[in-house]
Amino acid sequence: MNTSFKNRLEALEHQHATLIERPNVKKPSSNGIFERYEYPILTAQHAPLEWRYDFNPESNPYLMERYGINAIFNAGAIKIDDKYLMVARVEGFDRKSFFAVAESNNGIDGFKFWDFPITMPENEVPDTNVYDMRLVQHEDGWIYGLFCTERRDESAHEGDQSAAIAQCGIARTRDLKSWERLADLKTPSPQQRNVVLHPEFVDGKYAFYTRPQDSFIEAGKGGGIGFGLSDSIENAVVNQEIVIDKKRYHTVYEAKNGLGPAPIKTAEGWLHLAHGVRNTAAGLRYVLYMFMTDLHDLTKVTHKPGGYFMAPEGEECIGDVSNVLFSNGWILDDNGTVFIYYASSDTRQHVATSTVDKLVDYVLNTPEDKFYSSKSVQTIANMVNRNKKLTGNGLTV
Ligand code: M1P
Repeated sequence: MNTSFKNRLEALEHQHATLIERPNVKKPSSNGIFERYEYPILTAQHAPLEWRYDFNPESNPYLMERYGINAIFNAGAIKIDDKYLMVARVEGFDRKSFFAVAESNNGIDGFKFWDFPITMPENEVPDTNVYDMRLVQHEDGWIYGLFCTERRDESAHEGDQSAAIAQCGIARTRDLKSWERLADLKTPSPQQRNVVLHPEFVDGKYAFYTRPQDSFIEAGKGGGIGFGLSDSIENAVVNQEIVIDKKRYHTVYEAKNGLGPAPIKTAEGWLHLAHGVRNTAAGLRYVLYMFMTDLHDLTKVTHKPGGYFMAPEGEECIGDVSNVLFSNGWILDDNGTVFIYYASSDTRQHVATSTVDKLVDYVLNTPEDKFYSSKSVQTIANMVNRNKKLTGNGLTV
């Protein structure tokens, strides 16, 4: 090994270790609902050096990167044996995404990838691309990973090499290491993305949140976040999708929406995190929003704060697909802390923290969108009037 090879290797290893070991710093909460953190928890640079470099001086004398990683984002999350685990979407320079597990002891920093990415078994028609896994510990005892599997639309003409069909892939595991691939979900919709498995049986059936869509990008008449039941998980078929959270004119989810991670069960109802998309002159804008469904009737939205819960800010606004926040993973800890894993601009992964009590309070007590400017003004006026009464009674600080 010559000196320059050795020096370069040492420098790479030092930089990588420094990045992984960098402590994260909680930023003061600006709205009292959640806290962001100073640093993203996973970036392309977190990918192990062994995935990217051939360390043999004979075959790689310049110690060049041989397999480039473009971005790491949209991670599913789960806590197992006191470890906070994310199944991240890792995207190479070749545009292909795959899944890999990163592990941390505290959920906010020190995330380190396992030695190998996940080898996901395939069905008869190979997946061209896989991404955005939602992990759920189901009451049947398995951990399920539901993800988008994308393949070329073979009905598209030869000149169109972009047309794709998105469907929901399903795999299960006990340890995130070995995976059993099941049949892709069948629904009445031509395309599916953002499908999530509910953690409990409903009437003895598997329950799915879906996002029916007409084409690869446009949700079209797909309507919103759907819900449906399947007798089987091995050959899952949802015959009827009920739209439970509709797209609506002049909202943050007017173009399309999609569920994030599997919902969290609380005494007040099922707590949901979702993304909403609207169009702007600068392109699509993705924000996160929350809602709650009835504990017993999962199709009934009982509370829905107006507007967004989180929107891109600072460096989050910029990336491969700018102006995007997306979340498909969160962890509720035993002490009530909720780790919200969100990605920015299809580039990097972040964490925000809150508590289940605060999130429930947010969802129950934030005024809903009343769909007209005049009603937003009325919402503010009502609050000012209530505050003035407090001032009158000498109750303000
Ligand atoms: O580029 C933004 C997001 O676009 C898609 O989400 P949706 O299906 O809701 O439009 C997904 O490709 C997602 O991975 C991506 O972050």
